[in-house]
Amino acid sequence: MNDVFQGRVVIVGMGYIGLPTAVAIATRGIDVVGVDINPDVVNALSRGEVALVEPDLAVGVKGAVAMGHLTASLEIPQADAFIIAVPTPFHHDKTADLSCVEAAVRQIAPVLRPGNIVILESTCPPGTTEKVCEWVADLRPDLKTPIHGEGRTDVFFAHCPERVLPGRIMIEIIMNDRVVGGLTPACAEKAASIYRLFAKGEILLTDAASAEMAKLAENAYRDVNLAFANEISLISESLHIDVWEVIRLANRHPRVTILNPGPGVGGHCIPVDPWFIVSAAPDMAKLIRAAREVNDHRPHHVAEQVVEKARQFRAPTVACLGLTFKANVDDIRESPAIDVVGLIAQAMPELSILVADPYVHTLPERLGNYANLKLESPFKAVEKADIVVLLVEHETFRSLKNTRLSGKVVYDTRGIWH
Ligand code: SAJ
Repeated sequence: MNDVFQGRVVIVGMGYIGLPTAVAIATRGIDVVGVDINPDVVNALSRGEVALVEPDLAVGVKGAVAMGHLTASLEIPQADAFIIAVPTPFHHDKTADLSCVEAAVRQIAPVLRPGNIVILESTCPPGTTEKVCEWVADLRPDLKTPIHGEGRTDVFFAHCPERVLPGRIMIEIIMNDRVVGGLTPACAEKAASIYRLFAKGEILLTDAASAEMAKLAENAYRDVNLAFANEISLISESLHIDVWEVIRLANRHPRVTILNPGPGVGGHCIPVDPWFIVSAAPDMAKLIRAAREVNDHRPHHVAEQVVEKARQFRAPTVACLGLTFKANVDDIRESPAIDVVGLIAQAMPELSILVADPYVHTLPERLGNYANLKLESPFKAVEKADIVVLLVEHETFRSLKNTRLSGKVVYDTRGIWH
């Protein structure tokens, strides 16, 4: 018989993962306290408001807060379960920056009581859940943890990596299968009792290190496949072969699914997580490292192509369509489109560049220093441009086809007007 979770849940980090998780649990009638270091986020959440754009999230937050099951706080209160969903970026040398995780653990440790569980959802290098346990053991020598060996455990630890896709988070958080890795089998079972509250997908119990590695493997798998598509694109382009036709044909093979090439691979996960594998095994992770390098080179290649086209004109105007890291989201973190625009602006200060994105209403900080850049509406940008560069396949750009583009040089990095 599976345990049924009862009690209060604290979730540390009210971002793209923590907040939807809070809504999913609170909606099942469990009291959830969402904790964040940003007072604006906490105040907005207390009013039932949310600044992130994600389908169905705002309505979920509003409902959970109105029902009284979701509250927000800057401080960590006592609870039965603590879920850590904070960012894990990398340092300059590409090793994981665990400072946010450590800060969360330092905040949680003083309020821990016997029977509590600490769950790490943030993507981390193998061994991090054990490290979290060690930090707690150091901070709270009065509590028995799994690193003390067999016998009674006061505090339980697990890694339950999120695997939701931005743009489909509220659906996938419920429907996806879920990997739940415990430092001990009892830890995994206790963590599973929380995810069973809302997850309709299968709950797959394992050990913490396997769960950590599985999450990294998932995103490295995607990165390697994206690098393959991008490399096929590069080679086809140099041979004057239409890559979209190549992929269309190759994908008619029953066991081939080549992804779409693009201006690079963005977001806060895929360009980051594979490096955690590389730094765990630098001599062995040859393919994973090469994929990262191929994908990181894409924005440079795209920018070089645009500059080459622009040099054919006298005082040309370039419209760059799309700034977000992928289609139909407002997220600009690690966006290759922004890299492309910055590289073009840097290479040709004399160029007039009009940037358009229906999801971005102010020029991102990273582009703020270029005098030759201006934010424009998509239609106006295209109208004024000699060269149109499609960087993100937002739905609204699909309808721009034909008439508006005729007579212009078009560089469609996503193949939507093919
Ligand atoms: N992209 C392409 N061509 C494609 C598909 C994507 O160039 O055919 C680009 C996108 O434009 C974007 C990047 O790849 O710049 C990543 O986008 P994505 O949609 O592949 O993935 P994310 O970053 O939104 O979410 C990934 C997902 N992981 C996998 O699919 C293995 C998601 O399930 C994870 O939860 C998420 O990372 C995460 O948080 O780790």
